[in-house]
Amino acid sequence: MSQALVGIVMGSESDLETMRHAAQQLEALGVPYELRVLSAHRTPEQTAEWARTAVDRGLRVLIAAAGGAAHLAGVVSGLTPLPVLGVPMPSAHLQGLDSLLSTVQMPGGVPTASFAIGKPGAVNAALFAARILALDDQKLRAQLEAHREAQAARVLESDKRVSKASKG
Ligand code: RP5
Repeated sequence: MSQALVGIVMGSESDLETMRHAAQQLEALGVPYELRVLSAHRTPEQTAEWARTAVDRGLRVLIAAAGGAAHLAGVVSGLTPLPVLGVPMPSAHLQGLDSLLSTVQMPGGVPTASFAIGKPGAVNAALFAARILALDDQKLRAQLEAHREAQAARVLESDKRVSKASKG
């Protein structure tokens, strides 16, 4: 794979089951990425090093996923000028509501995007990262358009099937 443009970081390997959907979405669009497991709490120094060096390593957008007391996206965002897209992970006790609130409730001055809990958030963070990159990449913009059109076509097909069935 060529030089990574998107950095995906997650707080634990247990998040990979969800975050592989972000990686797969980027792969489908041909966007090179790097994937790391780093924790705001368990490996704070390595997390800071990764965030501080992201720009110089050529990354342009960061996706940060964590669950529970999910401080990873916010901490990373405080250490880099890059856009940081937070993905709250489903959690054992509060179904991800703790992750969502920890990710989204950032103090003013540290802008950090927050997506939906779990797989939809992982997929959308990847698509959003691609939209940012597509601002100066026409080929990627065309791929995103094709993706949007294919998605619409699938819904219209469903509509045809369901409405036909309902007529008996
Ligand atoms: C968070 O704690 C991780 O992002 C993960 O979602 C959650 C649980 O981690 P493990 O105990 O499964 O490693 O830091």
